[in-house]
This record gives sequence, C-alpha cells and structure tokens, in this order.
Amino acid sequence: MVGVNQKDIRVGMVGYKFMGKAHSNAYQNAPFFFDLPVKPVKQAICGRNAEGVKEAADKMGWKSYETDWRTLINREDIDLIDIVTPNNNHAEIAIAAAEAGKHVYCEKPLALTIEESAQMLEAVQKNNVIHMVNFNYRFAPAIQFAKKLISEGKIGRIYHMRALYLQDWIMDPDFPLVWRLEKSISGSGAHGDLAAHSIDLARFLVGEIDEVSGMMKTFIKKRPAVADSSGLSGKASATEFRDVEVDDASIFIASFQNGAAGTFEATRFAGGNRNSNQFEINGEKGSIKWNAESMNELEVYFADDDPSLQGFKKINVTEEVHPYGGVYWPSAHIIGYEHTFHNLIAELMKGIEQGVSLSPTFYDGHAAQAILTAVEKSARSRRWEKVDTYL
Ligand code: SOE
Repeated sequence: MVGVNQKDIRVGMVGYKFMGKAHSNAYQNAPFFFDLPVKPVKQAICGRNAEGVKEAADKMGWKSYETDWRTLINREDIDLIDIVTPNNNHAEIAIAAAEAGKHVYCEKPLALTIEESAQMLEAVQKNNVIHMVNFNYRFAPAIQFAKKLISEGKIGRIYHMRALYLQDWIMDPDFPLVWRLEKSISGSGAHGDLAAHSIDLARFLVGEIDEVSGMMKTFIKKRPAVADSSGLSGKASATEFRDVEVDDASIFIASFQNGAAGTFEATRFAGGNRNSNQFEINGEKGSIKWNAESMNELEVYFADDDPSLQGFKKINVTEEVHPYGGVYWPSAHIIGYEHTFHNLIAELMKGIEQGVSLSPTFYDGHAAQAILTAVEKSARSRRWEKVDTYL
C-alpha cells in the first residue's frame, strides 16, 4: 500500500467539471481549516481534452495534467486516485487504480450496476488500498449531530424515516439529454443521482434496509440531444431528438431491519425545489428534521420536554459543542455545501494516515447500489423485493 505515513498524499483526479471543482476546492481548503495528519497535494488532473484540462489545472491549482487516465494511475508520484468522471467510467478506473496500488476516492453512485460495484469493492479489498465514496451529505454538521443524538438514544427506537430529495432543473421539456439523463452513462436518473444520497443517509442514521417496493416515472419521454454540455446543463440540438431511458422520479417504501418504516421520493420534477435534500425521522422519544437548503439547522422535538414547551425547535448546529464546532468560524457564522467536501477530505486523510478505510467506504457505495437495484427490480416486477448485496 502506498501513501501511508507519508506527509503528503499526492492526488491524481480524473475529471474536472462540477464535482472536480468541488473536490479541488476541498483539497485546497481542508488543510487550512483542519490539522490534518497527512495533507492532500493537487499533483495531477486528467481529462481527454488537452486544452480543457490544462485550463482547469491552471485555474484550480493542479501541478500537472494528463490526457489519459491510465498514464495518471501509473505515475509513481500519485498516491490517491480521485474519480469525478461520469458514472460509466467509475468501475474501470477504480479497479485499475486499486490494482496499481493507489488509494481510491470515487463519486457517487459508485457504479452503474450491482455487479460493477461488487467488482470495485473486491478490487480495493484485494489490493489493500484505502477507499471512500463521496456521500458528502453525511459530513454536514447537522447530520453528524443527528447521528450523535440517535446513537445516544435521544430519540429512542426509530419508527419512521421520510426522505425527499427534490430538484426541478430538468422540468423544461426542451432541456437536453445531458449525461445525467443518458442511461448508458449515468445508469439511472433521479434514482442514482438523488435517491442514492437519501439511501446513504438512511443507512447512516437508521440502519440497513431489508425490503423495498418502488415505482419509477419518466414524464418527458423524448428530449433534444445535447449539442454542447457545460456543468449540469447543456445546449440543446435543434434537430436531433432522443428517447429518455432514465427515470425523472423514483419513489419507494422501505422496511428497515430494525423494524422502522421508510418512505423515499427523489425527483427532478418538484417545481420550486432546487436542491431540497430533506428528511424527517420519528422515534419513540423524539423526532429530527433536516433540509440541506438550510443545512446548518437541525429541527428536533423531544417528547420529554416540559408540556408547555412541546414542539419542534430549530438548533443552529454551529456551536462549539456541535460536530465541526470550532473548525470553521465562531457560532452562527454559517458554513455551506462545499464544507461537506472539506469535512469528508479530512476524514479520508485521517483514514489514509491510520491505514483504514473510514466510512463511507466502497462497501457503503455497494450497499447503496444494492438498495437502488432492489428498487429498480421492484418497479419492474411491481412487487416487494429483498435487498441483496450478493456478497
Ligand atoms: C445534480 O442532480 C446534483 O449535483 C447531484 O449530482 C449531486 O450528487 C447532488 O448533491 C446535488 O445535485
């Protein structure tokens, strides 16, 4: 295994668009805020377009660039491969990186299929490299605080998780078929892109899911092909129209191993909701609510509060006593989306230094894939389906 006990972890990142920017920013800033045991160094960035990747390297402060990811992973001066490419490239790059003895950090959803995620997990385990999947919302302070409250038994036995991940960016029927809507590249639509996050939060906060019953909908069946893409969006072709093969919305009910009941809705057709990743958890002693659009607030209700004070209260989770309190700013000087990535990178660096893969690992990515797969199966069979990791 390379990189362990080194001071610098030299990162090679494949891809450089939206997530590339978020990860680059985290490599840049995590060492500023955290006392990291080992530090990420932006060693090399990789993309097929020489001009584009060079420009990205200059802008985001990478030391060098490559146009072939195989060259990147074979470089001796790289310890960690970070995969921020579209989903269809995750497996091949991650497996090759693990076989080359590099640690691997990969965007979500981990893979296109459960078979692929199983192979990825096997490769990182067999080659004894550190692995992590980018379920970044776990690292919002409110989520870490929710985890602490649940672990301490503050809300008791959990009865319900109600998760919604609502967006609206593709509601215009003329919005083009960008890669996130292209089945061969993304695997699925709102399902893998959004429900995957809710599923990870469910596994993190409530526990393992046993069985699911799901439904998936595609509201707009044909869209213009993409003439030129940039970020999440793109320019629509005026002449070419293609079939949409991914879901616009994915909805399922779930039964947890611990007896809790879950309802999940992920959609890109919830007008007015830009990035509303939210949930409510109800337990015997209290409830918790969160919405990523107000990510520094956790709403809590405790059944044993004085009867005259019963009800939800909103806690701003930026006090010293809260997770990550003191890492950034004084109380109530709020943090944002990008800090979830800083926090995750700090965890990844800690794991590399300790020589252990800290959660969310490729196992977590694979377990989420198993739930995504069971929901897809259920949407086809119109029956309840068991969640199976096939391990
Ligand atoms: C687009 O739907 C997207 O950027 C996802 O790909 C991210 O994972 C999610 O956090 C926000 O929305």
